[in-house]
Amino acid sequence: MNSLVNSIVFITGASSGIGRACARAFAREGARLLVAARRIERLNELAAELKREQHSDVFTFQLDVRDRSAVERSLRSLPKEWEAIDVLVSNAGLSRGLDKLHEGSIEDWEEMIDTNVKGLLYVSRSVIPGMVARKKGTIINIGSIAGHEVYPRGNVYCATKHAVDALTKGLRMDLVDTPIRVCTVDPGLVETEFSVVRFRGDEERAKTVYQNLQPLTPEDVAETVVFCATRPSHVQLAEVIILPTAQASTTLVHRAP
Ligand code: NDP
Ligand code: 8X3
Repeated sequence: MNSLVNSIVFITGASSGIGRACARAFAREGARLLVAARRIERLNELAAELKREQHSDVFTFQLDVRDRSAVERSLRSLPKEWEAIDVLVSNAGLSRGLDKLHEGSIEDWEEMIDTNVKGLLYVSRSVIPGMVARKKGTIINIGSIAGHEVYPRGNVYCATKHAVDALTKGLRMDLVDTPIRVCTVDPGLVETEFSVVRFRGDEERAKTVYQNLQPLTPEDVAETVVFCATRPSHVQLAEVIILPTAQASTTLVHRAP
């Protein structure tokens, strides 16, 4: 098992859900944490918690991954002691709406594509060259079961996660002659703020997504992400699909009556 003690782990979208749980899980492994999202107050609260409870070394910065120049600038101007990123968890992402494509909102499509696809690409382009130069690194993209299957009205969100799947596979090919590992962790239903964001704050509608079944927790996914990062260096967990036991596919979910 590879130790993460003092490794630098960069997590995008660490202000909530899976990203925040990953930060906590990597902190327990003794990693140093570089955490980014738009809601900086949340990141600062997380940093205070991790410093207090795990004595972690945490560096927070506000970042909108859709803003290409901000991504480039922030990652170029990291303090020297935070430059050598060992593990990148590209997690920032979202869905908006659940509409038929011909009735969908073009703004929603652009937000999902800009965040889930272009944002992940901008971050990857800024971080990976350093890993290649240092001949060291693990990249873990958070994809989705929606990157393997399409569900009704999931059109554009599913397309963005299929794109993450394709980019992860392509990147693994591009880095095959380096010691860098490229993994994707692809969850099914995880109860986070994901559905509240998708339905623009409609908490009641969001709750129905997880009703009468036991969804994954963000911690379940974070444990798997840490597992990928702690395998011996010659082991690359290319793809992990993690589902609640009551979910067989995007559309086949058993809800207890
Ligand atoms: P949350 O809504 O709880 O968290 C999403 C995180 O992404 C937040 O920290 C948010 O931070 C961040 N984020 C969103 N947009 C941006 C942006 N433009 N720039 C920077 N950060 C951004 O949802 P989850 O934890 O569930 O989602 C995390 C990832 O997991 C996403 O990629 C999602 O697609 C994926 N996923 C989720 C599943 C689920 O069922 N929940 C299942 C499969 C995959 P802030 O708003 O502060 O910027
Ligand atoms: C999130 C999983 O099925 O709610 O990526 O779209 S799903």
